[in-house]
Amino acid sequence: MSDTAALYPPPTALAAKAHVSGRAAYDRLVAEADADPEGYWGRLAREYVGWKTPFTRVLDDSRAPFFEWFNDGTLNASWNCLERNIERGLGAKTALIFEADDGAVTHVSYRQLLVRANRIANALRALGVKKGDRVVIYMAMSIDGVAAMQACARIGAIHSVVFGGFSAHALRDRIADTGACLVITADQQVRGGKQLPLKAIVDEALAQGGCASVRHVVVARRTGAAVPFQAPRDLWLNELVDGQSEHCEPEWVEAEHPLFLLYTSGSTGTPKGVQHATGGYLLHAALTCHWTFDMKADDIFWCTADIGWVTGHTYIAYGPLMLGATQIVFEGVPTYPDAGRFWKMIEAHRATIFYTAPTAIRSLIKAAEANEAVHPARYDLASLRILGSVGEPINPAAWTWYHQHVGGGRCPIVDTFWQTETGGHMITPLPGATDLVPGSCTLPFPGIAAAVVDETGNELPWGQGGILVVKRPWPSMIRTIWGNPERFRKGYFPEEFQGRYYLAGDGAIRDAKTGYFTITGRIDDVLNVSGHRMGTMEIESALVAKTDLVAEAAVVGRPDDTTGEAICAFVVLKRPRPTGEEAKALANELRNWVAKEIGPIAKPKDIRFGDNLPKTRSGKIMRRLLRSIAKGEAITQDTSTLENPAILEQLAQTN
Ligand code: 6R9
Repeated sequence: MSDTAALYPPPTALAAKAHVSGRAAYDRLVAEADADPEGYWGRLAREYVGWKTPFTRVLDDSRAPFFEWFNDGTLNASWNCLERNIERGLGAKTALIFEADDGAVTHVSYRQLLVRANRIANALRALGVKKGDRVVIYMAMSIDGVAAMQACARIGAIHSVVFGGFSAHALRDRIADTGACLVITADQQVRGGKQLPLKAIVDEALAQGGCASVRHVVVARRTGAAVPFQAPRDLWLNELVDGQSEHCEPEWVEAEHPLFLLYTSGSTGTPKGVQHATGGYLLHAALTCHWTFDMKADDIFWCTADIGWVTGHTYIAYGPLMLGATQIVFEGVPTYPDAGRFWKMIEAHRATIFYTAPTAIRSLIKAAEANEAVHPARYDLASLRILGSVGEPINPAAWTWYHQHVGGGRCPIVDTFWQTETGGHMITPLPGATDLVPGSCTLPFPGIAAAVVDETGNELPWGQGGILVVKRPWPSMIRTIWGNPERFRKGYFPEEFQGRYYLAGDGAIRDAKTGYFTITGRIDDVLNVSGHRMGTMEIESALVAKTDLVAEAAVVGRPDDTTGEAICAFVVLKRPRPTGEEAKALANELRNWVAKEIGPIAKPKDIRFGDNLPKTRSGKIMRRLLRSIAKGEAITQDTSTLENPAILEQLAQTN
């Protein structure tokens, strides 16, 4: 961040009415939390969460780093998301505006969602599912997907949602690791006009073995296609719920009772089942919706994430419902029937808060520049008041386009840094309180003790890049890795920091003047070229800042005899992939551009052009695969979670 970085102060009218109004209000919350963390979180947990038995203890650190929060309180997550709103008079309010892939729209009220969740919950109970049992949900974006999560929470079963794009093998591993007694799925899913299998993949996963714990597969009907059915194991969801009562007594659970497991990849090893607890997680889900998104009674919130990712858990399945909000749930993809779909839906449903990922924004910029008809300018987006970004750093060029063309220059962008493990936002602007700087996630959410430290855990002065840690526990933090507490302890509370600090796995730097955080990328992505430390993100950001040429870029390091590490850039252009002399000329142009943007030291040694980059189905660029390609190694890692495995060969060939 330089002295000339643009500053975007909160719009005055929005700030005046915001839940956290003005920087001074933010500073007061931070001061309250710093002075007495337990008093602060205890106050908020009483305000934002409904308890069956009130807690008397806020934090129990007697088994640190296995921290416990509110652990003598009891509650139910589904009661908090449903009845609590109905008791406040919101029974007839629309909870979900579901838009199917083909554009069909269904409105579901809080009362209707409660009835659906209750019937599913009763059906699960009738099948013998009890508190603490694991249920794997392998479904696409759907009303029943959300209702199934709520139903599990209602009876104290621990759900583990597996993204509907994962392969049979990945699904099998997750089912086996959880020891689930039941899988809920659908006959098929529909994305971008195509019918894709779900039930058939569950069959394949179970056939691979190691899933003897699964007694039943419950199948929702989405397309009505004929699917293989194995009695008595397989059951139709609708037949099961039809006879069930619409009432279902919630299972009141301890605050620390696991609400869900969600699998995520680490830098090494098999995916880990991140375990979240009920009470603390719900508090942060509700609180961040209230403060980061400034969610109000008349807002129409739209988070484009899938329920298979943590963003879809916290900012679809739980947070907005905790606040009694109305939200859009979308089955399809941003590019079908054309790349104007998001803008069209914002216009049609009068969305006021829109939360998406930088990768989606970048691809929609590319589409809008190629085809004026899908440019956001062609749609009425005046209903929007707040925009959000999540999942990866947002480069200033994409930020600026999002701000101007989607937000009409009037909507603050909350660039929310957080992780599956953190449960909710950690470092983020608050729209009515924080001056924005494109590319910076700005300041910690009040109560989150984020810091930048060196390898031994000493806090670094502002302006010096280092390791991002959290110095105090917080309510929605990961509790453990399912079945592997030692991996949890070693991975997140490492010895280097005497087990005191949570290690996020990202690097960060605080602006020398403002203290604003910029995430510099995963710490394993930090490069050292001739003794100079550089974030791969910084170079990527420079490359994509060449907006007339570059659509997307990923940068990795590879060993180099003279400089230690060399910079290798993989670039997708806004024109057909160049080869031969043209590729050489363009690579040189880009090198000189980077040299101009950052300095000669940041010039990529290799530049490879591709039609695309290898991405996970959630849109994250798989840098470890790029590192192998950069080194010229054969790819031995698991590529089953890739959206587009064929791209690897292309990138390996282009040099
Ligand atoms: C919510 C989510 C976590 C990793 C995280 C970081 C990256 C997420 C970011 C961001 C910069 C942001 N990340 N949000 N980096 N700015 N606003 O994405 O969870 O899938 O577990 O990924 O994503 O590297 O460590 P998850």
